[in-house]
Amino acid sequence: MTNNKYILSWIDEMAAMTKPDRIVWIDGTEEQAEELRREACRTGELVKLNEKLLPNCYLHRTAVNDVARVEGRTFICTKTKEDAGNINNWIEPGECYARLTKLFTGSMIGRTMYVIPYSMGVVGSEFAKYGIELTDSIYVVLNMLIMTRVGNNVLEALGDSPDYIKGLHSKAQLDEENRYICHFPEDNTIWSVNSGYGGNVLLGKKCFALRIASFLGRKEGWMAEHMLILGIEYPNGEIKYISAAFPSACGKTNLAMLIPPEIYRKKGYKVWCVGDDIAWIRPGKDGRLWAVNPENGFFGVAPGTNEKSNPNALHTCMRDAIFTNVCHDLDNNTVWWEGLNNNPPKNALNWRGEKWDYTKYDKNDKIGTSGAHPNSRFTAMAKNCPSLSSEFNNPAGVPLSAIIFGGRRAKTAPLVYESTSWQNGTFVGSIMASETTAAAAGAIGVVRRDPMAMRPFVGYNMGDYFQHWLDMEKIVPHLPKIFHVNWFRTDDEGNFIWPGFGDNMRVLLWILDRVEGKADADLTPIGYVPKAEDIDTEGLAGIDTETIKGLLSVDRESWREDVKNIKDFYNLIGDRVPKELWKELEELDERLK
Ligand code: GTP
Ligand code: SPV
Ligand code: MN
Repeated sequence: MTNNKYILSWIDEMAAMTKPDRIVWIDGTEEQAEELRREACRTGELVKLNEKLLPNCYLHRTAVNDVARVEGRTFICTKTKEDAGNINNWIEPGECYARLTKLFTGSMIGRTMYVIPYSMGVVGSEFAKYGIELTDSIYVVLNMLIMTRVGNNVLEALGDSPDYIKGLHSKAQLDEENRYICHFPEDNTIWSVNSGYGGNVLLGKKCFALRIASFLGRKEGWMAEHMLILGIEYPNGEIKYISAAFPSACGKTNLAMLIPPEIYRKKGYKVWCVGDDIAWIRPGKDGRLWAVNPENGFFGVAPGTNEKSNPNALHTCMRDAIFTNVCHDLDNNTVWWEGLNNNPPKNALNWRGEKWDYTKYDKNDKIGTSGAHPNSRFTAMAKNCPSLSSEFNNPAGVPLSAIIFGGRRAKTAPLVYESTSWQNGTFVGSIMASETTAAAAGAIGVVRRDPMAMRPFVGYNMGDYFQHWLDMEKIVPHLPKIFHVNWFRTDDEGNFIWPGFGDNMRVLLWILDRVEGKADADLTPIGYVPKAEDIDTEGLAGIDTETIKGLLSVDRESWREDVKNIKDFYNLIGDRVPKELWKELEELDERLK
């Protein structure tokens, strides 16, 4: 435990409000974790899965009304509304504390309050940041134990310092109407109530490592981004690092754990995973940008994960994992999800815990008829990932050669293009758009603008965030090049044209060739596009240079439509959009004429 008076008095205050029956400090030991797993199995909160097939794995189902992040109930509570900006929901901090105090009062009566001291980043390292989450959910404790670095060493590293993020979470009654995920960046505080799901309640993840951290990063001269980090190892042993921002459920985990196609593996190429969701990026002493993954595990989308699409993810979650809202195969006491294989279990419970009939599956009503919820997830340890980078625990992180933005676009965005400068690259990130997915509550498949994949995660005014990106140019002499990709173009029947997954390696290699000055490109109105023959199609069935030409084509009409939409979006963000980005937009408009 600790003698830190800031921590102790804060816990006293929170306990006086929530009134738990008892308080348990999480120490990070396996013995304590095992005791909690047993208790959760006794109460039905967890189901222990087949120990032979899935050692140390558990299944959990959240409430049916609580299966994704709730952006509409997520608030950035800065003193002024302008500092939160028009993209974020805002409540005045005093009013928000008062409103939530009502919901938290007595919310832990009859329950245990768990105190989770955790670190984002390697404990004790220069860039680590610490948090304490108070929660009444064992599920949250067990997930935090996988996703972050938890234990007494965090308290030791904190010493007497008041410098930690104060997180309070209570499931309360899981009341949808009174669900709140509130951030007070000026107070280093997060309050989350009436949810038990992932990003709403694992406060180290989106709440701290993105919303609060992006706010801190702006003050302190670094960046917190919704990005995977990977290393590509060349046959000569050299490794180049890339980070990439795609919106939720748009392919970060898959790209991060990519296995190169056979032709590259034979030549000696390898891909190493540093992170799959969040990157903290800092200017290094050598004038480059360096990225660390502050997390310690993966909270990955289960559906679609299989031996072919992402074997690394599958192997990572076959032990020591928690599955949330997947299908329960009762014959084998294992788990199943759509896209795992073509053998749905005959005797199974769906994600709601009801008897499931796989023959009734209707892809137009996935949530109603699927075995696993489309946003069902696995929580798995980074150290179980077969392709985990040897730099994963390096507190300095890895130097970035390229930054990639990407979205889910059926048309418009080509397979890949390169921005013409840092400013233009920032513009490319700011105009990102993607079809919405099941990762957030709400309509699915609607194109919405999602700058840098950070629309739900910027803890301050989006216009100021754009300015912060532009400002990096003033402090970082050797910035990475910025690219945009789209794996999701479809044909007239709605089928994906590009094979994606492992074959995305072909695009990454073009990107790194550009960084090295080794590949040619054509300048189009939106930026540099590869020459079709420079995307290697060797070993790709059904895809030739003509298909690649189609995937790379830039349709001026649909881009001009996009420009109109971007203008509206910039206007929505308001008067803090930097004038440099408005100028970029006007110039793009001109070039498209
Ligand atoms: P979050 O954890 O929500 O941030 O998602 P993510 O960005 O890590 O997405 P993830 O890699 O889990 O992929 C989400 C969905 O996109 C899965 O259903 C994948 O099968 C699918 N997907 C990922 N990469 C590709 C790709 O290259 N092509 C196609 N067609 N689908 C992909
Ligand atoms: C996302 O939605 O981007 C996720 C899952 O990574 S959650 O932790 O729920 O935010
Ligand atoms: Mn994510």
